[in-house]
Amino acid sequence: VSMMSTQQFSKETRCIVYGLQQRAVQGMLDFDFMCKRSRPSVACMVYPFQGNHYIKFYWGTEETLIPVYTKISTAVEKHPDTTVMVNFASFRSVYDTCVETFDNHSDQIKTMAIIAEGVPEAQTRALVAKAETKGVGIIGPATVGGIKPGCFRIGNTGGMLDNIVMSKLYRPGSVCYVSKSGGMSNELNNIISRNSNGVCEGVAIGGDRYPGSRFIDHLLRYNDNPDCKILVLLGEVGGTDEYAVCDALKTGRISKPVIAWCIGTCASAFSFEVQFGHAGACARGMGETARDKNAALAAAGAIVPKSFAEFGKKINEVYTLLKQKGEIPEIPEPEIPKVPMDYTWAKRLGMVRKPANFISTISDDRGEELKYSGMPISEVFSEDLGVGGVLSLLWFRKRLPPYATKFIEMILMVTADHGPAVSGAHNTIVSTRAGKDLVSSLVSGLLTIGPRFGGALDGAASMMTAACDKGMSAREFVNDCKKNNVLIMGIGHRIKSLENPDMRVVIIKEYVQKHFPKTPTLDFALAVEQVTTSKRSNLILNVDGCIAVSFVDLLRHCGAFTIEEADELIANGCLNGLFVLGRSIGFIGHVLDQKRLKQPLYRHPWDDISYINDL
Ligand code: Q5B
Repeated sequence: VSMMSTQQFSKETRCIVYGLQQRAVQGMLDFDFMCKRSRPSVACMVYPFQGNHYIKFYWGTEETLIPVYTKISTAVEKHPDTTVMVNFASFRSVYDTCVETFDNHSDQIKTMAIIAEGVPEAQTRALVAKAETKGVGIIGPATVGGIKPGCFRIGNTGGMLDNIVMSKLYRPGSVCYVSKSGGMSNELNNIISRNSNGVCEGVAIGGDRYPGSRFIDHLLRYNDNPDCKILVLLGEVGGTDEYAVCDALKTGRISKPVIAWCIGTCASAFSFEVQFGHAGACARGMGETARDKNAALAAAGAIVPKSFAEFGKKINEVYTLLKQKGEIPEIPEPEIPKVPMDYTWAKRLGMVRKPANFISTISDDRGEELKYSGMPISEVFSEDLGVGGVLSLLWFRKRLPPYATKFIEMILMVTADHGPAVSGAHNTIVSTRAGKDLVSSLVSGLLTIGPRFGGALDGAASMMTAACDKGMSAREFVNDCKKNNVLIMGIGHRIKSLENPDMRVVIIKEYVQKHFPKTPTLDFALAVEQVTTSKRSNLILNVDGCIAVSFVDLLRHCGAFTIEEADELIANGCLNGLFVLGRSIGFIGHVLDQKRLKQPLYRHPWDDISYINDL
């Protein structure tokens, strides 16, 4: 008999949860709240990663913080009132966490619930042996755990909150059960609550061949608990643990009525041995079959129904008899507790709605597959949309024609970089050399983009479009700007001129003239260039200006948008976005380049600054 016999869960029992199982912890706290516990049963959690921190949980309608520690030793030390560990470690790491706890904290942790399935049998046996010597009881492995109505719930035992209410698990009854299967323990909660005053305690020991505690351990505990009046055993084909129960019945060590059934009686219908769902559910010889064990239990004095279908009936008969004899007291039925339903669940049931704080229309990661504007990512690839196609889905929520997506990609290519001397690249380099990280250095460069450098696209589009739409001639427009002392956005370049033409502009211009259905804005801008370059040869239509007016023509005339829609997209700043996106490629390149070259802190030379102190 393991040390499980020493620990009885109570309203004061508190535990450490190993693993970041937030749903399970919330389930335990909801159960606690229903049971009117004064404090949550989960004192803390242990998770080796992310450092010590807190996680917020609901406590009824309020919220509470549960600490998360990286070490078991910290959890045990900080919460000396904990006696149980609910261990959600995987089958790979559960052995180490148990050994650590048994070796160092067995004076405090008296019960270890091991949830993991697939723990190697040799490891389980070693854990069981160590637990015995250290005086720690084990529930599991491969189990949901157990539940003591009104007191303590291990993990997800008992299912969802409506199930807890339906099976009256928020308050104690008089029937204690032990089963192997967690799923069947839920069935037992239901059967027992319908046929008696409810569950006093229930444990699922897990379906492995070597469970950490056995039926007999729990039945003896139940037998010694004065609140328990009826014992229920749900065994199954495979193993011989039920015979220990037979012995205890025969010697009188178990004195309370036991209603027992071993599932798997259908195994005899097969001409060969059948392995049922659990690792231990396979008869390895006579005596391990469900029929043999049912017969032995009946012979030892347990009440064994004819079939599982009659299990509830037998419980009811025993309960009614004990009630008549006055052995089961009348327990006043408490008010059915109300625990606020989880919002997500209530929404799924169609019971609540609320206006969302955010609306998003461009992408969706909730389903099986990521979608860009409704198009699954697999289709984005099978249709070979490329970066231009992705940009048009995410920026314009439209699938644009191939000539347009190719144009977008060309823009990203020609704006990707223009050497280390331009304002933004310079700032990026200076930041990198000051020891800043990639994102900071990139952002420092991006924040330099503005009306004079790289950020003239929006302005160019709006000025040229307005003038073109008004029917102004290029000369009228240039004169108008001159009269109002306004620089024409998209015109002029520091180093490019008629004599030193900008090949990027040539490439863009030629593509647009060849592939776009209409180019009125570009035509207007080129006419403006004729006027401005006649004054100064560097007042060319620059890369910002050329991209801007071409994009106006694309959006307005590609057929995907009305003129108003196109103008709204432009007014929202998408054109400067193109330069920002393209130039990010170059800025990141400069960051990596400087880091690769291990360049030191930059300090501008004094002789390159005019110090004028008497102004
Ligand atoms: N004048 C770009 O100026 C620059 C005039 C003008 C009418 C104009 C200037 C400007 C508008 C903003 C714009 C984008 C500052 C440029 C880019 C990306 C980049 C950068 C790179 C890359 C150059 C001399 C005379 C004056 C001015 C007149 C100048 N601009 N008149 N409209 N737009 N443009 N920015 O050479 O009579 O002598 O007093 O602000 O489109 O940023 O590679 O570097 O990829 O990284 O310094 O290509 O044009 O000329 O200011 O000394 O002016 O021309 O009124 O006339 P400059 P300034 P006046 S592309």
